[in-house]
Amino acid sequence: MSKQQLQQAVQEQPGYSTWLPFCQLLPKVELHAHLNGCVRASTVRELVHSQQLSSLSEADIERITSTGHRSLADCFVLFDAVHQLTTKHDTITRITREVIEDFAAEQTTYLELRTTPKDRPEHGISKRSYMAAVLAGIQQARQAQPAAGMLVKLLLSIDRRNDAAAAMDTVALAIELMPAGVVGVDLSGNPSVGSWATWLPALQHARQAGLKVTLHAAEVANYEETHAMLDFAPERLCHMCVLDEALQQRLWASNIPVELCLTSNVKTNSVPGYVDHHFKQFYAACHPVVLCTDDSGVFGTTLSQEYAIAAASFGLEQQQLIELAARAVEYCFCSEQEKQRLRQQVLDFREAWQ
Ligand code: 6MZ
Repeated sequence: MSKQQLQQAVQEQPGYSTWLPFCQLLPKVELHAHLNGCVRASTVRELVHSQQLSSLSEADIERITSTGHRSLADCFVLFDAVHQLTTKHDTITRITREVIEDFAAEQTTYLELRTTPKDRPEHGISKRSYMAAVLAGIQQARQAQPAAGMLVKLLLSIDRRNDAAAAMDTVALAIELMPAGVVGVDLSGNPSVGSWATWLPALQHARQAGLKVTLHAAEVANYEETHAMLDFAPERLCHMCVLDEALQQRLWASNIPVELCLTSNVKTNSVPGYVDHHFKQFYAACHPVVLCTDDSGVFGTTLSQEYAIAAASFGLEQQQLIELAARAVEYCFCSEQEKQRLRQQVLDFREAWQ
């Protein structure tokens, strides 16, 4: 479809499917993607069959690869099932390469991939060897098109199931791997598990070492914890679905960018539906937001789809979508020089579409 045909299509019928081709061409940055949540459905099936796992039933596989609704609690059961499949260094390298290829294929110019380093002695995996396998996947992806031109950085996730020592270990590894492209630390995992005070020392240590911090916050109602997270003032926050008036005012005053994952929040029933998503309020209040996928495999989405859904659900126009993509660059954890290159890619696109 030519540029003129696309422009005409979105003016005449501004729905999701008419926006999608435009959003696929838009240079985008992905700031919230969990490695094991982004595994391709076809790879999940292949791994199940090649590993002949008796612990995973056909029903489990159906649940992992189906893209329907599931509760947030159920999601964490699914992630553990995916983790049963990614127990070899080769597999971790492969899924990393595939995830990078998938993002690159839809004009993602920058990917901040996050993953939880895992100690799995029963499989001969340590946190350090797990990360070496991830780095090998990034290296493989760099050697081939279409991912060769995409910038990839890493965030190491602290799982809310981790105790203080495990969180500190992850941060020590993140610091050691800064020269290899680790730019930050994330706190994620089941929001109903654990307590903030456990991970705070590790997060403070990360910050002192020059790592950026992003926190999964308010994915479920936990006002006290969300206040404590705002006190910490991370560089970015994720989700922020359940806020009371006081928290909302604090968030807006803080100006901390929020990673918003529309499909993830809708499919886990964290929000009632796309048009009710808090993107609308945040955007209207000019609060900094960035559209992200979260778990493209588990939720069956892509970054282009998230932009197209936002356009269709909130009545955004072409220039507003370009502006969203442009502003997202400012929230990346990469260097100023790298941001300059990403800014230029959006500028070039804007010029070509005027
Ligand atoms: C909180 C999530 C998440 O790290 O093994 N994760 N944590 N909320 C979410 N919303 C749906 N989606 C994914 O990738 C999978 C892990 O990412 C976190 C969970 O800890 C999950 O086990 P990695 O690569």
